[in-house]
Amino acid sequence: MAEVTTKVEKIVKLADPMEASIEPSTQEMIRRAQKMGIETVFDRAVTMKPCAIGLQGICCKNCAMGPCRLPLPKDGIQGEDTRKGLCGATANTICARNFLRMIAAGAAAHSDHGRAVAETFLAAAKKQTNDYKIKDPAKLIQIAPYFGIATTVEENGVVKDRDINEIAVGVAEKALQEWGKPSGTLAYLKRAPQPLQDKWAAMGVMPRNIDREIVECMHRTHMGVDQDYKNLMKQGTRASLADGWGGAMIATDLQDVMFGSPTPLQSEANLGVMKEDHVNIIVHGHEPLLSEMIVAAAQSQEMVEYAKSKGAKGIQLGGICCTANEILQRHGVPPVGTFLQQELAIITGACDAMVVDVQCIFQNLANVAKCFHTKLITTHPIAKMEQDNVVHIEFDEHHAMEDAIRIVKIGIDNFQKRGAEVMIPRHKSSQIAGFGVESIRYHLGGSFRGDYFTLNDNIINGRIRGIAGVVGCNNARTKHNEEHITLIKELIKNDVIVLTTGCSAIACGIHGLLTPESAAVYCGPGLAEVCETVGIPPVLHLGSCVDNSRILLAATEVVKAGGLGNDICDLPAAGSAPEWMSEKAIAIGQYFVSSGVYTVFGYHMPLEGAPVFKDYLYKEMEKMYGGMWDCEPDPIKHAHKMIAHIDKKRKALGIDKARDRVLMDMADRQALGME
Ligand code: SF4
Ligand code: MSK
Repeated sequence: MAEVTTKVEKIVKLADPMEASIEPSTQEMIRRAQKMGIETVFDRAVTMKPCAIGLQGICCKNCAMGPCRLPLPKDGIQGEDTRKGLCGATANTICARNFLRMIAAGAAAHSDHGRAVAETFLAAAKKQTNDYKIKDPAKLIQIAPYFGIATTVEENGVVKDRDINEIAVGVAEKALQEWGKPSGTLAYLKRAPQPLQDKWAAMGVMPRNIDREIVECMHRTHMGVDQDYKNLMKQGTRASLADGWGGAMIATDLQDVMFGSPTPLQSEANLGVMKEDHVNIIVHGHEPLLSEMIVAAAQSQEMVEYAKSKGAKGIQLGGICCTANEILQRHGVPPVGTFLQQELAIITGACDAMVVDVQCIFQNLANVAKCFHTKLITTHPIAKMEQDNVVHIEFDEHHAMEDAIRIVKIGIDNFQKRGAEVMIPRHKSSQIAGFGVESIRYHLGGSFRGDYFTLNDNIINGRIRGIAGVVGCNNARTKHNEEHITLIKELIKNDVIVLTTGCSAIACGIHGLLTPESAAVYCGPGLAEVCETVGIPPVLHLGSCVDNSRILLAATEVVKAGGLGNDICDLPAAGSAPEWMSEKAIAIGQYFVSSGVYTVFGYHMPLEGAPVFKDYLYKEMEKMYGGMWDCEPDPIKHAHKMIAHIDKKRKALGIDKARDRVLMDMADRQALGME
């Protein structure tokens, strides 16, 4: 073993593994790390407490006269709220500015990812690289009209299909313009239900172009600019829509066109997927551009033979965070863990290379990697690490396969340098992942009707009570996976079907909720019956963080299929991020809310210090968009807030009675004299 550079002696407190996570392999690896004197996020979380003022969202450091901190008076606000920063900024202004900057950062992260995908797509369409191809021409043809690109041509009075490469170049060029076009609004807004588009137009929040909305957030939150929390949130809404119905949606679509739209497939999840006798290479981050190539390289005969020549039985790829979800949904590569398990994957001693791209990557990975043989490889020009044990191999789409082979070789060459300290937890679970708008249509519509009618029928007759989108991160301030799993089990027990993405989806895989068999164990009778009939899990894995756009489009399809109102806000549906931590989650939450979804976050929201602004998000938003924010740290209460909203919508649709009938058991029937 290499020198241990991060000693626990430096730490005041150590985490209690049983308190840190509900997941046994995570507990096992935390214990091992502590025994080896290696600090992890779990220990840091018990050692360092969050700042109470920042937690409430009322610290402003937007100019050098601050930071200005506006704590709530001990006995609450009596009468007028007189708190002010040096410039006079109120708690509402400061809190709204901070919230807006979170939206801007989240929208920037998703959208810059989308831009990188669009640039690679253009290079592929123009044949400037041989490594990327169009794998799903049907999807390309489906999205082309939104960008105003014709898919047919007329020659001598005959209408013919247009050359697919011409369509691809047209779509790529138009898609890239979405980041900076000088006039108009985003092309994909047209995909939303018409009443929602009308609402956005009436509220003046149609995004103009993606970069502009993010830049304007930064301008408006600069010292001395926008000082009206409602006007600030108007821009926050616009920027969030530029993410959900813009950058993130373009990322999802172009990835599907280039790498193939996901279809349900079988895989496994958790640290136990790593293999002691294989070269273990883990990809981590968000952009699948390089990891797609790494999958191809690792599966090539040449690399497998090379691994064998070094004494390994093969190459085991695994993933963490959303890069994991991307290669899981298209290739069945198993995730080794969620966000909070990233250090633990190295602590197994069996990680020969960890390849990172962008977002959600702990800088402490480099310190942990120093304690083992693991090669930590950064690959993105915008995401480097300062530690000297990190290798940087810059990925370029023009020679993507060459880069991937170089990286895989580094992992293989490192296999023989492993120390004796390999300890891979046994825990792993089976899962079915790779659902999408199209596969839901197929599975819940069936090959005969092939649309969302059957899903709607089952919602109307009450077998399915409603739909929940449960997404987002882990947060070291909450018990790892506990909120996700408790909440989701409570939802499916109450017949609410769950669509999941991000680390929530990985958590569901790890805890066995992504199998059709789990329906009989955890679901209420209505949802169990539907899952059994069509052979799907009660929790559907819809992909990565940018793939929350799939949830928006699935909701739109439900609206279109009819019988459940005219807009997303009419649906018996709710959203949730129970263990959120990322600014991206705030951007996602805001575009869910402004698309009409009641959205509940767990842990806390950085709003407690500005009760008026908080009420604006929790109550007033509903009048504008039909959706609103809420927060509930207790996962059971959290689930029941979502269920109460679903029931409210069922009542408004007049389908609450149908559900009463479905839920009747033998005792109810006997009471009514029916048995
Ligand atoms: Fe303080 Fe105003 Fe400067 Fe913020 S912008 S740090 S509230 S003076
Ligand atoms: S990876 S943003 S921790 S879901 Fe998308 Fe997980 Fe949250 Fe990162």
